[in-house]
Amino acid sequence: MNYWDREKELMPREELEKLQLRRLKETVNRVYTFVPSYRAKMDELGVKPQDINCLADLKYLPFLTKKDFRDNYPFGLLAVPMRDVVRIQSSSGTTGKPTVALYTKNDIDNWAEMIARAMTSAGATRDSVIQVTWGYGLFTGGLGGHYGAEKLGAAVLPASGGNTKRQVTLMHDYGVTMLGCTPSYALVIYEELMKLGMDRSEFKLKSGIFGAEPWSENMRKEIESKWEIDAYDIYGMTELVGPGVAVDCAYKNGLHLAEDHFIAEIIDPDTGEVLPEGSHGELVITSLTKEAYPVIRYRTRDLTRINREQCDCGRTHARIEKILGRSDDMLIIRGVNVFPSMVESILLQIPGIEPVYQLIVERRNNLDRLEVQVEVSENVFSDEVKRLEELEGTITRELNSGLGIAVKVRLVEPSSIERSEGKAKRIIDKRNI
Ligand code: DLL
Repeated sequence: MNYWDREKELMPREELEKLQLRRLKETVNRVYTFVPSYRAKMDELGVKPQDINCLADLKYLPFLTKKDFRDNYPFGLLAVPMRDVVRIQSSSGTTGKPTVALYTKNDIDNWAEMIARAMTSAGATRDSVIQVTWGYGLFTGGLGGHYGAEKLGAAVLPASGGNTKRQVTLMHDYGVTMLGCTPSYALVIYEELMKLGMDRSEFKLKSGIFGAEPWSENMRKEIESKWEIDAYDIYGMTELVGPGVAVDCAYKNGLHLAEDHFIAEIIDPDTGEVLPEGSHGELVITSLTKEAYPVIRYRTRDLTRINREQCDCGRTHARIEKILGRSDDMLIIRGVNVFPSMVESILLQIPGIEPVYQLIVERRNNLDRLEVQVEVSENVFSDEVKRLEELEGTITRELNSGLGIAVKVRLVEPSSIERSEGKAKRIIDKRNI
């Protein structure tokens, strides 16, 4: 088993928790002293930094939400003088003001450590050639992956997103062994390789590290069998640092959180209450080493659960279950909760369809209606109408029983759903609510 930082990754829990508590106290002190809006929130709840004496005291601290990021855009939550900031990244801000990430030199170093650790956990070594196909620029994926790969000592190919044909050529010509991109784009690149009629055996790709969007276990299997690689899940977000907050190990049974840098809690998204060990709920994260933009109890909106059992890989850091989806991506159709990842998982068990799909929600006469558009493979599409109808029937039955609601299924031609070079757009919600 390869580790990047054996001492930190295998640290006995007791020692790890001591480290977390020390770092938590420092972080709380830092924000209370330097960030007026944190101080105001804490004062409002009557909590002072000296009230935090054990990890369980975390629950007394106020939450931080996306709204706080927006209200304080761009520098309001900064805990260091601007002259100590060496990098600015941000989210795309498609749903409002962008979310910023500001880093000191130490923050960048820690982040690169997290990614080097993640890539090692996913099988990379300094002999690897890593193609970073997350977007470079303000998005955290590209530069995050880049610095991590360099820290690891691997050869990094800063491909960035887009130009899929060139991605294939680069991968081929430079003998790329690891690919980092969104899981949906990994399949788009594979489609391109097939279209170009290239021979898989001429590629050296062994593994992929995929993230930035939810994907199901069945999607993992699909990528692994098509590409004949190991596919690892990497999780993170702009507000926390970017990618590298949690990553799969060789056992692919939950993503190890970088617990020396973050503390995780699971809360009930409706009441905000901390849920008992092992419950499903919303992931809340507190940063422990961030200097420029520390976050205390950030409500990620991502739904998962925490497993603190020791993993067979030897790492002591807790694992989060593969993220099911975001609470704000959860569709409530006639009272039933539906995540795109659930649809994906069901679809991928049916032969002849491509894992390219879209959920279209409409409201007619006050009733929600879910249409699932699914792409079928070329040979299925050119088949007789009867076969297509049969397939449509099968998908409808499987989705109806798997989701517990009636769904309208529409099979669409190969390549008709728009491909994304980054995060795939799975939901088109036409309801005006
Ligand atoms: O997507 C950072 C990232 C880049 C992560 C590259 C992994 C790889 P944001 O654009 O701020 O940052 O989006 C963060 O994307 O709250 C999740 O809802 C979702 N997400 C990210 N990784 C995963 C994953 C980057 N592995 C939001 N599984 C998060 C499921 C993920 N959802």
